[in-house]
Amino acid sequence: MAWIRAGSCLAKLAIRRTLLQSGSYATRTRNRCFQTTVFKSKPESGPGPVPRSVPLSRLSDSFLDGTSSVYLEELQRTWETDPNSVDESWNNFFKNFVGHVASSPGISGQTIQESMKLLLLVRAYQFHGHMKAKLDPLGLEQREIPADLDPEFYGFNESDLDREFFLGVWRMSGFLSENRPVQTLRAILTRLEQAYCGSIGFEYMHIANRDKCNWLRDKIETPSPMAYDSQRRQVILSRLIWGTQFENFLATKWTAAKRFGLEGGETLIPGMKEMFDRSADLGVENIVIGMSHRGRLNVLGNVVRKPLRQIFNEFSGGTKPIDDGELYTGTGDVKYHLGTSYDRATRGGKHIHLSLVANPSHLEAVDPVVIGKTRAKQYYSNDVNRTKNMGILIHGDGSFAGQGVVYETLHMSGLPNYTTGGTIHIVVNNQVAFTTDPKSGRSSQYCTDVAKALEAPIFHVNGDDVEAVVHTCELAAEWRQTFHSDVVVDITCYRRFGHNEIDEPFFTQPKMYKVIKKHPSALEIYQKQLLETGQVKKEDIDRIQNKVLSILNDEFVASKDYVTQRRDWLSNYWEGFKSPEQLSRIRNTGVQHEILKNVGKTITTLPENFNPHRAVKKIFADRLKMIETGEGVDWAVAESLAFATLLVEGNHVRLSGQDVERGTFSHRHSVIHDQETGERYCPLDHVMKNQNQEMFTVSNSSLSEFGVLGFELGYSMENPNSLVLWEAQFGDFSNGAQVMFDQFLSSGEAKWLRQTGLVVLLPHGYDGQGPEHSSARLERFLQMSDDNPFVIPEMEPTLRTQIQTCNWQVVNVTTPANYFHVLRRQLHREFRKPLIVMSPKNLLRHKECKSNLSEFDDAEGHPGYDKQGTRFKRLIKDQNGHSDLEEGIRRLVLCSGKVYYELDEQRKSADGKDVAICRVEQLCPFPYDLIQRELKRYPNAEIVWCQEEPMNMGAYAYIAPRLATAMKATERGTIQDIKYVGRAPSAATATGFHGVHVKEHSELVQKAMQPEAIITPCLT
Ligand SMILES: Cc1ncc(C[n+]2csc(CCOP(=O)(O)OP(=O)(O)O)c2C)c(N)n1
Ligand SMILES: [Mg+2]
Repeated sequence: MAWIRAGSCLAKLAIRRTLLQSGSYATRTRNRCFQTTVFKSKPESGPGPVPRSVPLSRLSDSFLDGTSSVYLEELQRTWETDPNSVDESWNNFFKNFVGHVASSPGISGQTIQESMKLLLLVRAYQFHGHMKAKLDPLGLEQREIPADLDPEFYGFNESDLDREFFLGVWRMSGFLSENRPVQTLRAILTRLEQAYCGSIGFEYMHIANRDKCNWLRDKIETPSPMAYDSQRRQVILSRLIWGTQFENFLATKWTAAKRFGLEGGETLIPGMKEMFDRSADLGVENIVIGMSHRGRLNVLGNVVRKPLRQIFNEFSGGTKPIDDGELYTGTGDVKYHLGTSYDRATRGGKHIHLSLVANPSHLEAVDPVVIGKTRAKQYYSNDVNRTKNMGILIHGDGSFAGQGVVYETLHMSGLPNYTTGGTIHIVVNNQVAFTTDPKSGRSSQYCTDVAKALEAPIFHVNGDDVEAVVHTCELAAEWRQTFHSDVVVDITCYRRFGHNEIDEPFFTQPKMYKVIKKHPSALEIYQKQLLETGQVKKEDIDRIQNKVLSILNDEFVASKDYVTQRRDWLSNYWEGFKSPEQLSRIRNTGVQHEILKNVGKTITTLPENFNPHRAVKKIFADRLKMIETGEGVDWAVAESLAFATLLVEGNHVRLSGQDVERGTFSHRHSVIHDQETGERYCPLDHVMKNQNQEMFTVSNSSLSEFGVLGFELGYSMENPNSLVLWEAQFGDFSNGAQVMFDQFLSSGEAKWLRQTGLVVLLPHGYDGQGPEHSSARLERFLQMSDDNPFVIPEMEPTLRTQIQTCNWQVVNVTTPANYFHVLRRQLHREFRKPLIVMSPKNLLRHKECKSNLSEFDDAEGHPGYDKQGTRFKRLIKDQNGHSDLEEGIRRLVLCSGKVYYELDEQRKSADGKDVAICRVEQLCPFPYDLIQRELKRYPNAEIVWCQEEPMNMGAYAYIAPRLATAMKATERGTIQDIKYVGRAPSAATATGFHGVHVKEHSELVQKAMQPEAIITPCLT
């Protein structure tokens, strides 16, 4: 109800003055919202008139009649005697009004009433002018024009058009500014129509911040309409020619190829280019772009400036680079998904680096990835004001309105650890999504309405008006650099052809396409306009057209011999990193004892005057003891030690996810809250002197999986010298981010040659918490793993590239020390691979799940030290000190994760000394060498795979063929000889009945230890 507040402003000012004079509680109410009912005034003697209080509920057109008009007349008389005796605003009012309207019979109630009505009319244009704007190039859109945009609605008629009205003491910019207080109704309406109802529809009145609205009003409600000079027009024209010719050229050369052309929305190209130029002028040096199929090739060629010959080469099917041992190509992707990055000069003579992020078909999935990457760029370039690195997202109208990840991404924009200082969103709004009309595709009026939740201004613009497109694009850049928040440019255009070039649009949109068929292109419209106004000569246009065509032809010729020359995935930070076919040395991950002790102390000690919660105080005291005694190190301390040692080595560490600061299971306590002051303390911010506070970042995230995981993924891809982790609250919830796992994490390197060392922590384990808190769906990650189940790769330690050629790593680790090493291993190697961790819940406090500090260090003879030194153990052999050959062992139980501790306990109680239990800590890639070693160690043992998950879940389906391959190689039988112990197949991941859980669990551990041979039911 902002207008009511403004409307009541006049009366408020007068009242305030009265109250000031009467010395009442005016000072107390100075900053409060105006409520007339608060001030039940009684007539007082003394100077100045006394206003009549009018409750808002009774505020009507006639409220200034009667005593109020008397009041005004008195006020005017007082002012005439001494202008300073009235409130400053009334002084302004009388000065302006009386000064301008010589014939004014004086200030009457009617005058004020008209002023207020006019004010409402202006406000109506500011609110709803966009509803009348000419946004649809096809003119098909039928919108009801709001009644409050009609002057008659306020009682104005023809005869009022040339009367002057008072508009201005409202302390606002634009029409309501103080320097244009008196105007004729005609003048006001003309400018309102020009400003709000032309080719641009401005939506901004949902923004609560007055300064931001005033900033926009200043830009929108200019005294005269915006216009470009002829030099700018030539540049705009040339850019539009490039955008248009590019599509025409592709269409003639590859008539039947899918390219998802931009035809109908070509003004995007000059718009983007001008936006980037303006951004560069305002200090932007790096732009990260995310976009889907529509116009992507055009943007790649004309905006990012990927060499046209390379694009054309890829169009012709591309020549898969010759395998010279240097070029790794992966599986590749279709041409309109590929990313790239280039430096380009701007119109203003600056340089700007542009990267277009590779993306999958899944619309909008790339959004959070772009934002995460942008944020990482800001961190590494110390861009504390976030003005040098900016993200741009280009959306389709259907996907912007429909895909939930858009909202998840928008909602990160203001969060301290996720903000990038504003993203510019451009919607290529072609008014159709494949075959779906907007009326079937969204419930909101505009496809951009979701952005209103963020208070982002939204500029709707007619895509046929290239200058308007350019103007809104520039304005968006200015907004972003001024307010450091998101902004949306919604280019309303059309799609000249079908969804792709071989699609028939008439099947479903016959009326629309009849109009489109006859509709001139944006370029034709602009050329005509420039020629008619004499801005450009025909020869100039022909010259540009010919030049563009000849370059396109030359590039086409050159494309035939084009061969990819270099790995384009190696950006600066990745120099020296290895691709999968280049052997990378396996490194140790142990850390010097003194360093462990030193950082260990820091991360377990709180400042003296800090008042932690009692329980936290005890936790930290226990942690310090672990470091001092070197014994009983638990999971949380091991994790902190991994982070701290990586930080000391100069790496950036960032952990994000829901409630990760404390930890879902109250185990991490990485940020501690002073119980008296509420102050926060993060021990890992202090492992080095003068440590940059962002070098270690731990941050609770918004309650999103898709968005936040995508963000962290983008973040992790920027610089390899960082450990970036995302933790799901419970592993099961990660399926909300399934697209990220399927399309980016498991397959991104193969498709786009982009590496990431992102760590995903997924709490997993059957402890009776029901179907949604037990399983992280381990089976899904294993099913997506690409290590061949029937081929044992080279496993010799000095030649092993197994982990490099595999798409990711999936681990289910059982000791704090091994967790420490697997995290450190992520950075202590010359390549990067995603790491999926089935992380524990009850092992966080399990009395047996402890490690000694000696397992973390690299001292020879210590428990973690083996032939190569101290490293992550892919498999942990039986703990009973077995020799290389144990013929008396009757059963070898292979398992993974926390079930090990339960099996070990059962073995102890059943006195199962003739049973060996081995933990497969790394499931993928499969540790063939270590499994074979264990098979050889127990030549007579029955081979059992034991898991706590149902048979159709967990690791069984993944393990069985690989274990069988290892068994075949060691002559230990076939897949039939693998005994299964675990839960029966099930639709739900776990039972919801606690009693059933306990029964199932004791049955499975007992079965694994039973004296009789195990019979797997399905194999009998
Ligand atoms: C998540 C997802 N769902 C469905 C599709 C299939 N699809 C590809 S393009 C498209 C229409 C997109 O419409 P819009 O966002 O308006 O973009 P336009 O193609 O019109 O530029 C659809 C449904 C997809 N690629 N991704
Ligand atoms: Mg569309």
